[in-house]
Amino acid sequence: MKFIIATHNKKKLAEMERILTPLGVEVATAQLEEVEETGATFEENAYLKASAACRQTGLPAIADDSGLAVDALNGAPGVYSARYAGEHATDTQKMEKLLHALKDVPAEKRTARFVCAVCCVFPNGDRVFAQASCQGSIAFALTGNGGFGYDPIFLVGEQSFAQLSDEEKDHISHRGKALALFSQKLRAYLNNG
Ligand code: ITT
Repeated sequence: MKFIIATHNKKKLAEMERILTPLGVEVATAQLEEVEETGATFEENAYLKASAACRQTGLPAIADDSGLAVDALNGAPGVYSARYAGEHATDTQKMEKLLHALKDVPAEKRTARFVCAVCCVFPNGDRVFAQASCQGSIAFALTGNGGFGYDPIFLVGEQSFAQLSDEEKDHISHRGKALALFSQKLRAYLNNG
């Protein structure tokens, strides 16, 4: 069975493909309409994106809604992570805005987590859902060239996500963990159906 990956973010798509394919989930892409992310939670937004893609293509569709929750900012930017510095801001602008918001926050209070909600919607309306997070902290400056989004300022231990290899990031990341759990739940759903 083929699953449409419902994202407009090319770097996220690359991560989802490289994690899901070895887990035995056959993925495909399609030209998808933009969906307004009006949900209050990652789970709701993942469902909105997956259900729209399923409706549009007639195929089961998988969406990821993810973001960075910073404790010193009461969980912000959270579900607004993609739009934190405005609709068309670059990743660097978003990271600079976040570093500025935390400029007076000491290292021990810069704790944060990446969260990833994954939802698959089937043409009959059934859905499979999984969520996971990765605990870390916010650096004082950007380091590393890998990954995407907020990776250069998200530290796990001493290293930023952007300093890790793809394999290292997938092994510990919110997305790697959520998709691993998702693939187990998907297998159980398909075996029982
Ligand atoms: P789609 O909705 O089309 O999938 P998007 O980029 O708008 O693409 P989200 O609404 O889920 O995706 O926003 C997630 C944002 O959180 C994303 O744009 C990044 O800024 C950030 N983010 C999510 N996962 C990340 C990761 O692994 N590394 C760095 N930043 C990440």
